[in-house]
Parts: sequence; C-alpha cells; structure tokens
Amino acid sequence: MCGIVGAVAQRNIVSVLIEGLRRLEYRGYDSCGVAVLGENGPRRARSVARVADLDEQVHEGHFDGITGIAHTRWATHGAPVTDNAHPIFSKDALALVHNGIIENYETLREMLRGKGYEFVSQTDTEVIAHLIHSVYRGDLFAAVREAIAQLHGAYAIAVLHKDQPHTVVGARQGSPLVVGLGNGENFLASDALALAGSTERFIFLEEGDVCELSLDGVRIVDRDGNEAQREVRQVAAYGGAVELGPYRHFMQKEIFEQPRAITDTIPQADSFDPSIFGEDAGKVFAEIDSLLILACGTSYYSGLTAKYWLESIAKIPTQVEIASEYRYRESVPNPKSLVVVISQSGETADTLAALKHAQSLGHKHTLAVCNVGTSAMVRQTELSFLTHAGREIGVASTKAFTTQLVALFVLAATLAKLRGHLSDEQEAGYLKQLRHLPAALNSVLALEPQIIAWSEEFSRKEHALFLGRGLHYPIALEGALKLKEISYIHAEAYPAGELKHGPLALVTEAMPVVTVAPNDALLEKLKSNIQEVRARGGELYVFADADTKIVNDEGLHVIRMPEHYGLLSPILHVVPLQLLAYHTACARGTDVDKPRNLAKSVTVE
Ligand code: HGA
Repeated sequence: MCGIVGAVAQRNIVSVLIEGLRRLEYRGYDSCGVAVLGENGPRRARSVARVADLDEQVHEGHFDGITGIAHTRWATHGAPVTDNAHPIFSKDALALVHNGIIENYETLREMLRGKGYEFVSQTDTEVIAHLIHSVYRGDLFAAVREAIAQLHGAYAIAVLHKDQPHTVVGARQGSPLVVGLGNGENFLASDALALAGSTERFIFLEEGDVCELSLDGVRIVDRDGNEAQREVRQVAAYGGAVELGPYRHFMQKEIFEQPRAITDTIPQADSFDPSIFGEDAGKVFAEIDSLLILACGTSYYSGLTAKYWLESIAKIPTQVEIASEYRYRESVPNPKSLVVVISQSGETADTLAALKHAQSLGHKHTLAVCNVGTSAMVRQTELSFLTHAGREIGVASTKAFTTQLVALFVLAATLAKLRGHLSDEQEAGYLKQLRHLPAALNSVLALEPQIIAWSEEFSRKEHALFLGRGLHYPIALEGALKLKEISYIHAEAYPAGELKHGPLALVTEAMPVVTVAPNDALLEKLKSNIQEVRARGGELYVFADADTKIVNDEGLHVIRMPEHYGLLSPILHVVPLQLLAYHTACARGTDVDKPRNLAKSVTVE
C-alpha cells in the first residue's frame, strides 16, 4: 500500500500532488505528506490526519513549487506519527517517498550511522534517503541506481534533490509505479488514477526500472542499466469525484450498486464461450487438468466458493490457496494446472508474488480475475476476466466480491461445457439464472430495514460466530471478515458441522450465532446444528431461504431470503451479511469506509 505521486512541471504542482493523494488514499491513510523544491532545498508539510488537513497546511503555508513529491502512508515500520510520515529527508538536501518494505534496513542503518547519518524516524524508508544521499555526487539518477543495488525487499520510490531543481527520480522493484507523460511536464504515481486530469499517456514501469523525469522528457533504464523503450499506453483513468448520492458511506453505496455491477459483469453472449477469457482460452482450457486458485482476503473466499462450483459443475480438481502461504511453501507444480489469481486491484503484492512463484515453478497457464484492466496482474497473466464492479472505495470489499463470484461461476460453466458436463438445457438454465440475478439481488437489498433492527443488538456484542455449510461456508467466512473489518467485533466462521468439534464451547447468550441457511441438500444437517446451539442457550440469527420452514422462536431470529437460488445462492446470501456488518459498524460509530489499520489495496507483503 502507500501511494506515491511526483511531478516536474512549469507550473505550481502542489494541487496536482494533493489531488493525486486524495485519489490514492485507498492505498493507506495513516499519514500523508508533500515536499516541493524551493530555492533553499526541499520544503515539506506532513499530517497524521487526512489529505484535507494537509491541503489546509499547504494553503496556509503558501506552498509553491514546480518539482515535488507526495505520499499517503500505510505504516509498516514505525507508528503512524508525523516523524514517520513521508517525505523523508536526508540532511535537508534530499526528499524521498517510498512504498514497500526494505528487509535489510537494520544493517544499512548501522552502516549509515557509522557514516554520521542521524535517524529521526522509525521507518525502514529513512535508510533509502540517507543511502542515496551518501552516494550522491551530482547525479541523482546515478545515485539512485547505486543505492538501490544495496536494497533487499520491495520498493517504489520517488526522490528529489536540492541541487537538481527540475528532476524527480523514480525506481520500482516489487511495488507499482507508473510514469505519466504530459506536455513539458511529467509525473510519477503508484496508480494512473492519481494523475487523471493531468495526462492520459502512461508508461507502466517494469520491475527493476529506474526513471528520471525532467521538464522535457523521461529517461528509463532497466535493471541492467540498459536504456529501455517502454510502451506508452493511453489510459483514460476516471478521476472525477465519486458522489455518495443518498448514501451515508461508500460501502453502503457499493452494496446497493451490486445489481448494476453484476449486470455489467455478466457476459453478453448467449452461451459460455471461452473467448471471454482471452483469444487463446479455448486452447488453454483444453490442455488443463486442474486449477490452482491463489488469492488473499475476500478474494480468497471467492476462490473457495468457486472450488465448489468447479468441482461440482466442471468436475475439474481445484485447489485454493492463500497467496502469502503458497509463495513460501514447497509445493508440487503441475504444468497442466491453470493458475487463477484473483484480486480487486490486480496489484495485491502477495498474489502477484504467488503468481510469479507459480510461473517460476513451470506453471505456464495463468488467468487473472480482476477489476482493473491496466493492473500488473492482468499484464502478467496469459488470460484474464475483467469484472466490471466500477471503482470500489470502501475498504471492505462488497461489489468486487460478488462480481468475482459471477466471473468464477462463468469460468466453471465454461469449463463444464468444454469438458462435456453441461447440457444445452443446463447452459440455458444457468444463463437465465445469471441474467435474473440483479433482480433477485434487489429483493435481498429490500431486507435492509430488518437487518438494521438486528444490528442494534449486534453493536453491543464483542464476539460473533458465523456458520454455513458447503457452498455457503465461504460466505460465512466472508460475513465474519466483514464484521471484523469494519465493526471491530471479533468474529469467526465455521462449517456448521465443525461446531461440536470445539467452538460450541464458546456458545452463550453473549455470543450471537449467525447462520446462513439456504434450502439446499445440507439444510436438514444445518437444522440439527441450529438445535445444538439452541440447546446451549445460544442466540441464533438465521438468514433462511423462504422455503426452509425455519421460523422465529425463542432465541431464534429469522430473516427470510427469497426462494433458493440454486448454485448461485452464495451471491445472494452474502449481501445480508454485508448489510449486517455495515449497520453494526454504523451503530458502533466506526469509520466504515476507512477502518483502522487497513487499506484498500495491499501492495506490501
Ligand atoms: N515501509 C514504509 C512504507 C510503508 C508502505 O509501503 N506501506 O504500504 C513505512 O512504513 O513508512
């Protein structure tokens, strides 16, 4: 996470930097800061409040400059306090912003202390600033190249030096960085979105690249020091202010946008055609014998749901792994397996690293399910499916998750068809159900008032259990994650059959038990699990399909969902859990869209 912006222009670039930070706040919001080059060297403002506060500071301080860098932080090393906020200075001559983690910072800090450098922050970043300063001999580009050769870990950086008034140098290794090309002005940013309004021409730097921005051009060298010609891409990043409309928070708005997001994501074709995943998809799908899904957080839960679909409809063995685990464990590669990576942003560091790891092990077939077409993940995979959720601003993912589920269901149905497991009738049935999904979602959203009534109760609890079975177990996991993320209530999810193997010991009237109860083959088993909780005095909150015959009773609260929606039911059942988490968080007065300690896009390990 962390967001970087840099600019060299012939006009005051402070507003470009501040606007860029506003658009990058999704990457972290522990602190923010900006530095511009003035006559006497770099001048900075930093804030541990939000960008609006920084904006006030730069206005009041009359900040003005044609060369500058800025940063919004998600702290990894050192508390979110002003001293640790970037830009970080070295000897008042050099200013630097950084996204990533320097693993050998302790060794470098000792070495630099030995050379007389004083450390005033707890960040790992400060070593990069002093290191570059220590090797600077009049050429910032050369100094950055020399310094980064000593860094272990991940970084995207932007640096300026008082002796080079029209220069910003950038470098990337493991964290994203794009160059924005203007007329007589050039920019750097973690994401093209930050520069919407300033330019639509971008270069996506590659791993190991170092670049130098000046007024009249951009110079790039690759990791070996060779001059690099990188493709210039036209990206019309929409940077307009996203309106809240009648909603209190973006998360609520995004929950209610799901019918539209799903409509936009469902393929238009009247059949499940592999070409939707890329030109070569038909050939690739014919070669594979299994799937390996790699993802983190909410995306991991969409992968877990997909496993049920892929194995039951397409009859293809599927393994789902947490990306940060997979990348570091010894596994047995199968070159005939399709590696599927799932990420809203397409920049999730652990998932990107897991993808690279899989490729290095000989996995040649890869597919990204992603919400951002220009992202690293889409660029680095053979095939892709873009979800059309639109911009998701709330840190807790909602519409990105349900559109991922749609994408993965389409994948399962497409593979089922190619493998001869889908009759024409089934295909027509699935397509019909998909098309009707937005309407079905609207009737689930209409349950909001009933859920608000429950959320009052929930807001007074400190713990909650979520239960689901089969296809809906990952939905219980996602429901618990939502509640944790934004209401800070401790929540855990279990497959309901596991209750008696341990968690039942936790059940008292102080522990609400949320149960996802669709009318599927496991309903009778689930009903027994519900009785196990009731017998111990537990309070149950059940989302039951209308035809399940589970009714309100002592200690048993029921909200009726629409009729059972077959295999697509998880897409409906997750929505009341999103609403429950949302309204519980509102009742507790938390910062719903920017929950503590989190960030939207997780671009560090
Ligand atoms: N390690 C640096 C930058 C943090 C970062 O990139 N977070 O995503 C710090 O802690 O300031």
